[in-house]
Parts: sequence; C-alpha cells; structure tokens
Amino acid sequence: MTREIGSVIGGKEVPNGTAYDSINPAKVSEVVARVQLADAGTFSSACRTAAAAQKEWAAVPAPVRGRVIASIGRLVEANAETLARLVTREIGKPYAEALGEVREIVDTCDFFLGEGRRLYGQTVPSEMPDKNLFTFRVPVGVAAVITAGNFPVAVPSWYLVPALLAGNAVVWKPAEYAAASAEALFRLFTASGLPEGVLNLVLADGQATFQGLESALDEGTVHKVGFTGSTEVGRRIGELCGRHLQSPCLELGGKNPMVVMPDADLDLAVEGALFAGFGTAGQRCTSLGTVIVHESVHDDFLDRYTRATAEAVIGDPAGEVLCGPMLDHKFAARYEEYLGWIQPHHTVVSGATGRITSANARGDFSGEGGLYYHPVIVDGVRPDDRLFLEETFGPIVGVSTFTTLDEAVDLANRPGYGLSSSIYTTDPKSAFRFREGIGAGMVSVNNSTSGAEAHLPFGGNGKSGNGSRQSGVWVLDQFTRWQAMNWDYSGKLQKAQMDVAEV
Ligand code: UN1
Repeated sequence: MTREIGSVIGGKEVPNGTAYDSINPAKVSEVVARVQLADAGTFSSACRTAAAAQKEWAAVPAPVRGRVIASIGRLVEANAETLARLVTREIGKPYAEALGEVREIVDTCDFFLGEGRRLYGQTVPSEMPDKNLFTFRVPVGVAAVITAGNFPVAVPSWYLVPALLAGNAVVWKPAEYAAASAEALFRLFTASGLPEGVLNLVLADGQATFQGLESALDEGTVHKVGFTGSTEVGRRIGELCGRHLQSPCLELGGKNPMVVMPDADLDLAVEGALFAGFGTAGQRCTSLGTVIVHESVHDDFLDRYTRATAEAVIGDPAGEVLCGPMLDHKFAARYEEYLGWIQPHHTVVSGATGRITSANARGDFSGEGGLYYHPVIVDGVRPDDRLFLEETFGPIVGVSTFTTLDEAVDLANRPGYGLSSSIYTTDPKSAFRFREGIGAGMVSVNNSTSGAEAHLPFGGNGKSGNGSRQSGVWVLDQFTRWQAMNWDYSGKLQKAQMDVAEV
C-alpha cells in the first residue's frame, strides 16, 4: 500500500509541494510513500507556528508534560510492530533491528516521563546575608530538529522527547527517504494530547530546509537546531547557527575503531565486528570503520572474521538477516564511490565487492531488485589511506595492525572523528588506558561500537560533533538554558563583591 503524505503544521496538513517517492530499498520498484516536499517558506512558517504555540506549552507544569511523554511511550509500544514493519519496508533495516529501534523510543519516553517531576534547579548560597540564590532550567523556545533516515524513529525521539518535556515547541524535518516512518511516528506523538502547533512535521529537501532555517533564524523563531547527519552538512549547520550566535546539537559521522588486544576473546571480537561492521548494512553512525588488531593475533582474527562473514545471511530485511539493503539509491551510489578507495596494496579477504546479483550471490539469493551489497573486509589498510581516514557508511570494514597499545590508541584517534570506539581485552589496565587515550565520546569494552543504550550520553567530538550529547539526562542541557535568580530580603541594596559578609 502506498501512503500519501505531506507536512503537518499547527495540526493542519499542507498538501502541496514537490512530489517525491520514498521507495522500498529491498524492492526498488515499490513505492512506500508519495511525499509532498514543502518549500523554504513552509519551513519558516512552521517555525512561526511553533513559536506561537510554545509559550502555552511551557506554561503546562513539567510533571503534566511528563504525562504526555508517558502517553507517547505507551502509544509507541502498542504500535511497535506496525511501526517496525514500516521502518523495515522503507529503509530496509532488518526487522529485529527495527523493533529494537522502536524499543529505543519507548526507553527514551520511560526515561524522560519521570524527568518531568525532576527538571531540577538548584539553591545556591549567597555571599551576603538575607539573600538567596536559585537556578532554573528554562526552555530554549523552538527547536528545529533535522534528522537522518538510518534511524528514522529512534534518533528523532532523542531530540523530540526531551525538547518537548522541557517545554519547547518543535519543527521536525526528517529525511525524505524515511518520510513515511517519520510521519507514522509523528502521528503517534500528536495522538498523545500534545496541543496543536507544539510539534510540527515538515517534509522538505535539504535546500528548502537550509533556506527556511536561515529565514527562521533571521526572524528569531528558532532557538536551537538539533541535527543528525553527515559531517559536511553538520559544518554548514554549525556555520549558519554560529552566524546567529547559536550552538547546535550535532550528531555527525564516525570512523569507529575496534582495537583487538592479544589477550582478547577472538570469537567475541569477531561477533562484535560482524554486527558493528555489517548490521544495518554498515549504515549506523556507530558502525565499525577499522579493526586495529594486534599483529600477533591478526591472522587468527582475520581468518575467523572472514569465515563468519561468509556465513552471514544477507537478504530480505523482513526475515532473520544480518545485513539488508542500503537505505536508498543515494546511499548505494555513494557507497559505490567509497568502494573505489580500495587500493592495489589492499587485500579484499571477503570475496566479491559491489552489488549482489543472482550471478555473484552466495547460495540462494532472493534479493533481486534490491540495493544489496556484499559485505567487504579489506586487509592491509594503512593509516594514510582514505579507507582508514574517512567514513564509508556501508558494509565495508578495514583491518590494520599494531604492536603497542599506545600505537593502537594513536591509530584509533587518527581519523579525527570521535563518536564510538571499542577495545577487546581481558586486561582491565588495557581497557582503562584505552579509555583515557581515546578521543571518542563513547567507549565499549568487549562490546561492539554500535548499540549504545539510550540513557547514557550519546555523542561525539571532533568530526563527529561539537561535544553536544543527544541522550540521557545530559541532553536537557541542549534544550534548556540555565536562568539564575537572586532574591534579597535584607531590605537594603547589598552589592555583590562589595558588601561581602565578614567573619
Ligand atoms: C545513529 O546511527 O545515528 O548506538 C545512531 C547505536 C544506536 C544509535 C545509532 N543506538 O548504534
């Protein structure tokens, strides 16, 4: 069934726009949704609508806003399978992962519903008598949330849930190729009792979004931008926000390393490398980029990893598979370019590269007509290679070797991203030294680079982001500002720094 969808602003559907088809990447001839993409003016008008609705929403007591979040969580849970099936159909994410993604929304709601009763401020001692100091968290105003389509529902919820809980209004612009999943989530959010205009959905392409966002920033109707996507677009968002003296909440790319120490449980490391490298067809921002393996276990690790990869099931994401198709044509085309980074000094140990067809598939292949690619393991990757330094967003993993832990840490930091990282070792000293040296925002020990839990601070440094964090209690710092209050009941003007009480 093909859905017809468009933007929804202030509770009203905006039917007109430029037609765009969101397709099923497992069967590209199938249109999942006919989407009306809005223009820049529609984006900025959504921001005005949000700004008009925000004050009333902020006046709703935070515990009551928390109850709305609770109701969103219940609605998502009740519709989990339908939503997960739609995610699978629209972006080709294996169903078990899609269901896990929906679970992540429920986890986020579970976490923040109670935050409505906390949202703590502080009382702070004054340097003068008869005077009290306080801090309050206040909402920023309107958040423009622009999200990628590889996590079309969970990652948006990391922004939407805390932003709404904290009393902000939101304009959400999801990725076009995941518009149907986004719209379905949007409907569940708005069915929970959110007043009209507090959450708005704008379906638009990148250019219209940039123009609309720029006007909204000029008009003063956007006060925080949350963005998940590429480093390149993140830089542009950062520049735009910087010109308006704003600092966005950015979650960008990654080139996530996995270090395998000589004392590692190699089977466990292989399992982690398989899931992080080829789960979601390598299209998580936390996907594995390079395995940095100790030279003494290189051959053994690689042999096991290659065998496990050969046995991995690739195909229809509705079934039990490790690896489904690429998200969309655009991602498949870009990934083909990245495959061109394989050099003569590299060894492709996993066999074929490129698109899977019946002619080159292993065993029975039921994925004809889908954007399926061979999982690729490239050995002999050197620290100056593009394959070592840049994100590839697809099912390709590089392998390099090291001799000392210090060298492994240097190699792991070298690409200049800093999202996720992992080390496999049985020695706590190595694990903690790695944690101290790594520049990434997230470190796993004996676990894969992907699969962070939703109540820890998620986010990156360097080319992976500006240090902002997208989840857990820490994200509230993105969607609230601290307000300081002092109350002097001495009945006279006590001057700070000048009338300090003496002992
Ligand atoms: C992303 O790819 O943008 O840690 C987010 C993970 C998931 C989130 C990934 N929980 O892999």
